Amino acid sequence: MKQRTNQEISFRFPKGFWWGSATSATQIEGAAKEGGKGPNIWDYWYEKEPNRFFNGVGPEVTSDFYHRYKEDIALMKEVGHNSFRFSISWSRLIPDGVGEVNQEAVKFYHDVITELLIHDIEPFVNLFHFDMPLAMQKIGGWENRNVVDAYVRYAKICFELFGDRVKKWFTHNEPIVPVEGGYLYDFHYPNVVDFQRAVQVAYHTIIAHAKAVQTFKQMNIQDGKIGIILNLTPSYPRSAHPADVRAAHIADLFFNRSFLDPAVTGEYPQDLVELLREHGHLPVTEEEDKELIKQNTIDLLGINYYQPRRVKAKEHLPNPEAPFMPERFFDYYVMPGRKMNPYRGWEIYEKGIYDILINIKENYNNIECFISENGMGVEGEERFRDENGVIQDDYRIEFIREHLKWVHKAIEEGVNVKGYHLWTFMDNWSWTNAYKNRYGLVAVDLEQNEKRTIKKSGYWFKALSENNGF
Ligand code: BGP
Repeated sequence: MKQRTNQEISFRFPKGFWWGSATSATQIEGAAKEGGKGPNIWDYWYEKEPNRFFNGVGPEVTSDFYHRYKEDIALMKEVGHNSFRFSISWSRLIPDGVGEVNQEAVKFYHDVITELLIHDIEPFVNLFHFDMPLAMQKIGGWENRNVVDAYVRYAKICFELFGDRVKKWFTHNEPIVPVEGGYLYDFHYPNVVDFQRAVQVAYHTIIAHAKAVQTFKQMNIQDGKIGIILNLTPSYPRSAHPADVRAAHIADLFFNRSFLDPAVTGEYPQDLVELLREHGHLPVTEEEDKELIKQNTIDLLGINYYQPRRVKAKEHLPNPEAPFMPERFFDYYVMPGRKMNPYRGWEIYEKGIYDILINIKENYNNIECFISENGMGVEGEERFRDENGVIQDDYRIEFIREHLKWVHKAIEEGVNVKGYHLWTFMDNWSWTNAYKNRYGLVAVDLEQNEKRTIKKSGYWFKALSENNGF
């Protein structure tokens, strides 16, 4: 695609804007039993219950990035990346979570970083993306404070090994998701349904985060920044009725502010603490925690946005026998006329991305941030291949463009947003949905030895990045 002239660009982004994508170790690496990697909860759960995964496809091969990273990074360049977020697999680097460092893993991540830098793609590295080492889960996962210490050691090892070349670090990706999936709603291992344990897991995740930030700051890594990646699903009330507004406020406290406030401001929202106290669900804490959280706020916030959360006041009294759930305080609301992505079952509401950014500007000190994930998963994309073998994913181009218009508006209004990373570079393994929905700029053909082909959106993204706008 040709460079456009200035006049043809309607939405120009600030110089140096980060264009790229995000992914995670378990979702692309494969080689689950190779290279000395220890099992994580996904390997284990799949072995126990393969039926829980779409078409019975597990994490052992995924998109084979472990073996094909050179080809993939060259393709990243071809689709316009100047930055790329991936995660280190804790159980690959330290197979049992606490012991010896696996040198094959060190070499692998070193090589990936080198390859990215050769292509002028800045590596953004995340330390934890839903993938608890099995050995750590066996002693209680985030419920156990010893696992927090093991994680902090792991983080320190990563900073030491790669901190000379990686300057953007993230402690967690969407830390609320393992809480929801593993301890409330049964879509991650260990499939517990227990609000009190969920609260403890969430709390220890923040302690692990704050301690990793503290370690990072003590190490004084030159030009290094550390942050967290949060899925900041905005909560919209059905109406202005006070009961609806309160319902939305509580949903916001549970799902957004439980991580956003401590990470950015260093304090939990008082009304969240009160709510938990009132219902007897405060976590077990230690005295010095408050100060630790207070002192170790982030430099950079990653924002993942896919869909809004619409809520209304509860229609019925909760069943007193049912497990205590966040939904004790609100019901979900289906807005008439909403636009849907039918494959993923998620509403598409582009303005949500702007509302999040304005909230960050107004209530979170306009902290430096970027869109760290946004994207559209579509089933059966093979049917859109044209005679040249290119998947014509115009819906994805439209999805990105319509969200970017709102990001652009937020920038014009002074939000400190530095980049846009799509979910994701190439089709990858979506946890229990496996390869059902495809998100990539690059297709991975499972029928043809995982052959990679750039989709129409990939060419479009390249032009977007080269023109720094559209
Ligand atoms: C985010 C996760 C990713 C990714 C994405 C798409 O929540 O950070 O890991 O998978 O969502 O969602 P899904 O794969 O469930 O369709």
